[in-house]
Amino acid sequence: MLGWFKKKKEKNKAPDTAADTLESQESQTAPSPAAAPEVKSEGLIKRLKKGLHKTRESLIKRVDALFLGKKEIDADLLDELEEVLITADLGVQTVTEMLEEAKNQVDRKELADISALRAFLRDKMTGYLSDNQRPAEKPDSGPFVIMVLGVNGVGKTTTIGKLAHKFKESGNKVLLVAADTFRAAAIDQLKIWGERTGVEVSCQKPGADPSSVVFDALEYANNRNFDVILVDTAGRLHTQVNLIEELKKIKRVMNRKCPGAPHEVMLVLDATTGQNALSQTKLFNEAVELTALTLTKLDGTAKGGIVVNICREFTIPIRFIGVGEQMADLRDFDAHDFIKAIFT
Ligand SMILES: Nc1nc2c(ncn2[C@@H]2O[C@H](COP(=O)(O)OP(=O)(O)OP(=O)(O)O)[C@@H](O)[C@H]2O)c(=O)[nH]1
Ligand SMILES: [Mg+2]
Repeated sequence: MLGWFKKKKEKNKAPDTAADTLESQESQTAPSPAAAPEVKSEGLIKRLKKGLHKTRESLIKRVDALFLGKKEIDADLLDELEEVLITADLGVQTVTEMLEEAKNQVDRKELADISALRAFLRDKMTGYLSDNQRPAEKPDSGPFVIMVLGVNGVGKTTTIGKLAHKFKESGNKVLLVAADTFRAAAIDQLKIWGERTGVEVSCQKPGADPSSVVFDALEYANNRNFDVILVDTAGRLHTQVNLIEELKKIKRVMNRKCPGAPHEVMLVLDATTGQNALSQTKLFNEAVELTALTLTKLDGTAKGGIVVNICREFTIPIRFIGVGEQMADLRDFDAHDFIKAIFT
């Protein structure tokens, strides 16, 4: 997939991603080697479907209920469809754009019936989700430094823990850096993830300057052959201005200490906050130039359409989606799998 989790030492036919590793462990009962890939991919979609079931219920089940028994695509149907799509947080502009195109295609007799309209919606959403996807720019040598940020409670630390697990499982040497020194419990939370995943954590006392925590961690990492360094940052400071200035400083310090770093600036967004996710992306992107997004808590929302909305508004790739609190519930984002899990 994105090559993030390539095994360091390729064993015979090692899976491409840690997610694949987990999947293949679960599908060891595959009836024959030839059938294995199909079973694996169906298992993956099944689990994703479970994680996205609220969105599937609110979006596609409602679309299908609306389409049931109808043959013609008329203005009333498109009006009702508009409401369903907006309710699922696809965003007014995205929905307007999609339905205007649908209407034009109906006028040109290119969309003949309801099933063609359903396929049109599916293709259109897949297109929005696929457009931005591009791989991370990993360094040719030295550690892959990932700075993780986002407002408080979105799931930064949990995502870092899940990522540490994925990277470790793929044979990488991982270091976690506790640059959220604002909240005393944040350091302990990261240490717990470190113990759970068996990776080292670099930290200082609560209240320490986050930039100096990062500086010291990079110094420590020097010549110790870490493959990946995941930096946890604070989600809450006294004011938003402080938070942004703090993040800019951390980024500058990283780059000075380790030219090219951070190689990934990942914003974590809580999908249950709906349209707020858009303003957060804009704010952080203007301040620190994001290179990646992760949307968490998709299991807890019926408004998963926000993923499509964000992809249409920004050109930042979505790397992962969180569909639960367990370690394996952080999934590599794949546009086609996501749409398949919602539409089928
Ligand atoms: N259901 C669900 N819960 C999640 C997911 N990701 C994170 N959480 C939960 O969200 C809560 C907050 O997660 P944290 O990782 O502490 O969030 P944070 O952004 O680090 O929070 P601060 O450090 O306070 O800013 C925890 O209870 C997590 O278990 C997800 O994908 N699904
Ligand atoms: Mg945290």
